[in-house]
Amino acid sequence: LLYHSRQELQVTMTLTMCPVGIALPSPLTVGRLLIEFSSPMSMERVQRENPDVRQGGKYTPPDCLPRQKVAILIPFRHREHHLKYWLHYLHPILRRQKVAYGIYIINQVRGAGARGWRGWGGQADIVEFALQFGEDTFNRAKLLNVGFMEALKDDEEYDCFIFSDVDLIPMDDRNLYRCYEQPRHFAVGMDKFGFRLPYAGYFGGVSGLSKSQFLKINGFPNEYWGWGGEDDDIFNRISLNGMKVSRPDIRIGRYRMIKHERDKHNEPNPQRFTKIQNTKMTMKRDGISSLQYRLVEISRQPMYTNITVEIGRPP
Ligand code: BGN
Repeated sequence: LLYHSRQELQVTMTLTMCPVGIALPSPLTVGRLLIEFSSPMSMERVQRENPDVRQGGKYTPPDCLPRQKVAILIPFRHREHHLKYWLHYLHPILRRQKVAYGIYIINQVRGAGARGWRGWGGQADIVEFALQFGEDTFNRAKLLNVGFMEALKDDEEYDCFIFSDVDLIPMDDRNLYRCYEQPRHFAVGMDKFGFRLPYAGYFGGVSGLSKSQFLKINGFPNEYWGWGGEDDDIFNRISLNGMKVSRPDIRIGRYRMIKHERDKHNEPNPQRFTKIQNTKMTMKRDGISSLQYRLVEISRQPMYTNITVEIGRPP
């Protein structure tokens, strides 16, 4: 082996594996955190406070060899305000947890119609009109399938995928964002549910699967348009494939949700009740194996990678 300098040789020799779990108490994590959304947040501040995050929202611990490479995927549409808080809180937490990670925002946009409009009009009110009325129904699980594919195209070394809503912030940094022996559910104690699981099979909010766990369940369903049920379908896929959800202690898995109005174009899906009864039949044909989408743009921002896609509309 050839080293350029004595310093480099020393760094190479002293780098040991990053800790698997962080012992409690630990000098790395701080435990319970104060999370609030009243002080205004700006992307400039997030950038200033996280100088060691690389372009595209990537980070590697400088002082140990990470065991996993984690892609964090956030399904997204018009929640810039939430994203700033999410990045503000999560980058420092993930750094303390000694995770090697990249942040991917999967942004759902409508097809040619809306873009043509924007190009033709140009004025702000026309753009606003296109955003209000020229929009398709949201599809969280399909966006996450897209995120899985695109993250792997960006870096084939990702072996762990964490799926997070943009409005959920962990209140304790001992809730470690990495993959486990079994599919992981992180958001076990959300404030809006009184810091308890709303029901035993809840798998919503923030979850994580290794690459092989994800492929074993054929990824997530593509056919849940609008709000609700897709997380229950994923829970069914996990159980039907002989796996069992793992969770942090309820005292550690606490989350704050940023309050917001119900989104437009994300109405509760009336089909969700019957769809979750049929996972066993649908999971083989509907999933990562049947995923279709059109990539519109990938842009590398300082604090995250932005993936804009068209995923179509309900049949
Ligand atoms: C459930 C939703 C989940 C949602 C949780 C918490 C359905 C399917 C029909 C019962 N499931 O009821 O998607 O995450 O509430 O809000 O609607």
